[in-house]
Amino acid sequence: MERTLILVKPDAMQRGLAGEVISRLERRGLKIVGMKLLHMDETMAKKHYGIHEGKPFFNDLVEYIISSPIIAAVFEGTKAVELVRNTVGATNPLDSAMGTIRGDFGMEIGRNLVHGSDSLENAEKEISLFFSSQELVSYDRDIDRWIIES
Ligand code: IDP
Ligand code: MG
Repeated sequence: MERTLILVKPDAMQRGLAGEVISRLERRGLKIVGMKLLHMDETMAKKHYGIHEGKPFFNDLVEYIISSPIIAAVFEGTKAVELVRNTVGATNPLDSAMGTIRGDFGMEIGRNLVHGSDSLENAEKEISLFFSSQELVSYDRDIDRWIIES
């Protein structure tokens, strides 16, 4: 079972779409194993997006992610990393399929509503930036056998 990090970004928070974003991931079958509301500071933003340092959009990206409180959550499920990325949609909402979060609610790449880790390796790193191991909760749901074959 994989775990992956999602962020409900400032634009989704300000637009009142946090519930919609989380609900879509939940309805996919994913299980919430960690969640918090926080306001990222510049140091944390630069760490989270460190891979993009030096790119032309980096400063704007940091400004964007620290511009409002966000929700950070860890979702668990079969192939959770890929499942979340597919539910979120392509980076640029212009290219995101309808039915994806970005495809249904987004207009511009710099306001694309949600973050999802792009690999298992990055998911592990990103989760540890936002959550301590005590803040992640392992539990069973009775419904899981109707979502997961074995
Ligand atoms: P991802 O969020 O789909 O994984 P990344 O390429 O990792 O996309 O980029 C991280 C974030 O940086 C994007 O979600 C978006 O907010 C922002 N971003 C990426 N490329 C651009 C760009 O060309 N212009 C403005 N912002 C960008
Ligand atoms: Mg990315």
